[in-house]
Formats: sequence, C-alpha cells, structure tokens
Amino acid sequence: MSLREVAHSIRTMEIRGAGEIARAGANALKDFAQGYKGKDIDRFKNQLEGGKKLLLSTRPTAISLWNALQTVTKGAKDSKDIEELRDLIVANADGFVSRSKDAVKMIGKVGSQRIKGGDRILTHCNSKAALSVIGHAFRDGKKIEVTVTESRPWRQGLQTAKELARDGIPTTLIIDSAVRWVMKDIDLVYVGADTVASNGAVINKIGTSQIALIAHEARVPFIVCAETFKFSPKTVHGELVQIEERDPSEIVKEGEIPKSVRIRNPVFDATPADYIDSIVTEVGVISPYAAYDIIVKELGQEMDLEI
Ligand code: RI2
Repeated sequence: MSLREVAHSIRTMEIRGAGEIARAGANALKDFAQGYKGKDIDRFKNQLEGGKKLLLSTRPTAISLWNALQTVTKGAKDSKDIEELRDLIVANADGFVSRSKDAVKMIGKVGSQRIKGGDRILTHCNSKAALSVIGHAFRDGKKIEVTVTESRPWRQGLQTAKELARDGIPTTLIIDSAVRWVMKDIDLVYVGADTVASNGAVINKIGTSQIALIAHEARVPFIVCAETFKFSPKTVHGELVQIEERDPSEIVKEGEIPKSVRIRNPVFDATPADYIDSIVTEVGVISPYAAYDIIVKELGQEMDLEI
C-alpha cells in the first residue's frame, strides 16, 4: 500500500486500534523512504514531512500515531545524504514496530498477574493490549470468563468476542447500556487506551468513562492496558487531547430521523485518574498519577519546553 492508501485506510477505520494505526503509520513512512527515487535530500525531507502530516490528519485523538511518527523521523533533520536518511527511517520504523509488539506481549504477562482462577472480566471495544492480558491469564490455566460490550457504533466488541471465542475463552456479549446491570457479576475491568494524558486521564473508546464510573461505584478495579507510546508528551506542553467526532452516518441511516435533529458522534471520552486503579505498561504497573514520570522517562526526547 502507498502512504496515501495507508492514510485512507486509517481514516476509514479499515486499519484501527491505537497500537495498530501507530505501527501502520511507521511502516508507511518506511515504505515511502524505501521507494524514494529522487536525488534531492531537501525534497526527500519535505516529502517525508508531508507524508507525516497526511498520516497525522487521519485520526486526531490517538497519540500513539504521533509518537510513532516522531520516533521514525527522529534524527532526520541532521541527515546530509539520501542513503543515510533512508537507512535511518527504516531502522527507526523497524525498531518502533518491534518494540511495540514486544510491549503488547509484556503487558499481557504483567497485567495477568492480578487475575485469579474464577475471575469474571469485563472489557470494552477491541484492545490488543487488554486482550493480551486476558489471553495470557487464560493460557496460564486460569479459568476466567469475559464479558464484552458491543461498543457502538462500530461494534468492535463483536471482533473481541470472536477472538475470545476462537481461543476457547467463555465469552458473553452485552449492549453498552447493560454495563451497570451486569457489573455485580464482574471482578475486574480491563480496557485499552488511545492516549494517556500527563494528569493520568485516559482517553479511550466512547463509553469507557461510564464503565469506569460504574466500576468505581461497585468497587471493581478498573485497569488500563497501555504501551508507553500511548502516553502524551503534548499534554505536558499544555495541549488538550482532541476528541474525534465522526460522521453521523455511522449512527443513523439517511432519512431515519428528521433532518432538524442534530447528531453527534464523539468516538472517545476521557476517564479521570481518580477512577483508574492502575495502568499496565511494558515497564510495569503504575498509578495513573505517575503518567508524568512515564512521559519524562520513556518519551523524554519530546519533552523540551520552549518559550
Ligand atoms: P489497542 C481503539 O480505538 C479503542 O479505543 C481501543 O481501546 C484502543 O484503540 C486501544 O487499542 P479505535 O481505533 O492499541 O478502534 O490496545 O477507534 O489495540
């Protein structure tokens, strides 16, 4: 796929999931660099920058994509030679993709320690990181059951339910509005993240914050699974996380309701740190209040504040 095609697939959600779009973006820049036939280094740099901007314009909320593209182009400015720049982009992209896949596996191992045999787990949407935890616990022989929310409007919960059922894990599917009713039958909640802000707030699929509130009310631990590249250096710089609102056609069909009715389709929400028990990362389990420390330590290269 060309960089343009990858951008289109991310925008239209053929490629989706915060980790997946980050890896796809990194690989798109790599493929572009490998296929670059020009002889002018400045033109090469400009086109890489243009490609990066196009990829970033696809989905505004997940910081994973931004962190991935920053990593892939790190050091590019100082490159003096086309070959050297191409090699740098390829090595950076390969390094990012391989670290991000290892991170998902490590999150599975670390996050599953908390799960005991007999636990009933609830998850929302379709998160590779959360599924890594659940899968790890199951492969360790823990007899668990998983409840999955439908996750309107894209219904990614069906994908999650299929993956769990394929692995032989007892799975129940519920509609999003059933969460409060079934919470009495749940021991732990595991969800993914699109962005973790420096104040520990987690931005994830719409409905996540309601699940967190309900879990809090029922004293059920609400655990977030997030690779360190889901943490946002931009929030340290004072930027607010932009919540993507998608097309109303994802919710209602043409002619289904009067045109005068306004339709909003926000696809993410923010869960404040107070409602989060812990965040499982590839460098360990942390309190949401340690998000700033993770940003400084793991993503430090992006931290220089300029006046
Ligand atoms: P992993 C998804 O976003 C969901 O919000 C999911 O919880 C999150 O990315 C993290 O997914 P979308 O692209 O990176 O479906 O853990 O809107 O796979």
